[in-house]
Amino acid sequence: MLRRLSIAVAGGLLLASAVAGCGGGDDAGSGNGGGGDDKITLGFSQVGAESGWRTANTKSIQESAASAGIDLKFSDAQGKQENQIKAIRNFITQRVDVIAFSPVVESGWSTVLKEAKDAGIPVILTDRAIDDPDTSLYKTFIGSDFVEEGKKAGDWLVKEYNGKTDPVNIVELQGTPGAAPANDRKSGFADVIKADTKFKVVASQTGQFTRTDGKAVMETFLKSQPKIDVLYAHNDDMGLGAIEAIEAAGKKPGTDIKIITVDAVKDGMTALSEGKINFIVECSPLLGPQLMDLVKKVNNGETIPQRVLTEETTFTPEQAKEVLADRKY
Ligand code: GYE
Repeated sequence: MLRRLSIAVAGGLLLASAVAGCGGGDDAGSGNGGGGDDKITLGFSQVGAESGWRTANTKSIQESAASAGIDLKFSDAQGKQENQIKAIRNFITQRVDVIAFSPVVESGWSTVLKEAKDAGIPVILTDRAIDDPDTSLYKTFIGSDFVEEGKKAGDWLVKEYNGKTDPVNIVELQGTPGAAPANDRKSGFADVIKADTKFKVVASQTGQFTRTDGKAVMETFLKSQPKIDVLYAHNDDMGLGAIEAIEAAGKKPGTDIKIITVDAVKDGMTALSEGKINFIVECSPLLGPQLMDLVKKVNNGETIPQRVLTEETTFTPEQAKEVLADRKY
């Protein structure tokens, strides 16, 4: 161990990463990463820090890279596709072993991903998909089925209003425009509720997946819509912002306006347990451990499945009360 350590330090590496490399140990001999360093280098481009989900996802990726002994180069795109494209190009120049990223939007990736492919650097999509039909541009996509999440939200609503005939006016807070979870959560939900004409989406706008925008857009909905029965927010944060707007307007969230959200982060689950949200569709941000496994396999040239689906559930207020204390994020 001492010898490896001194070689690594002589190679100009940070002491901390050299120690982590010795601790990780299981990648020794993989032959990757030049200059006598046998650690895998992973370049990861994150969307930003827009929500509680994203914060938990970043933590999961950073912690699991450290415990897997993977050298993580982490880059925050601050919500901009151009920053992600720059980050990916930097990773290519640095000749990282594997690139992973969570695409801000679905389209516009073919050029940069072809560059990665030509450079022989494998790419893994995490959390969000892209709409490019050329699946040879990436090795796998790990994450949730967002259409299914939207459907689960719609299914709950259909059951909740079963047997009733009065119109149900719905307002929708969409995620960031062009993002897979915004597109898919909208279409999955719409697909389910269209079967019954009493459901009407009377207003639908982006709240950028943030609390601030969720609150601001809900304020305008409350002013412009004479009757709102249901709010469907594409994530907890926008729902939590909207709750503030609803309370400020003198209405009771969860009672006067029923609220459905997606994610199930701790703050969302707390509001659910208090009855301010009525139903949450879970979307797990804890993708780190599985991602690191896939990175190691891809780096070893092993075949991996083209799609790795995250398992998730849904929560009612009663269920939220039961699991809240043990919720990790
Ligand atoms: O639901 C939202 C976040 O891509 C699944 O992005 C993710 C979504 C998540 O900002 O809170």
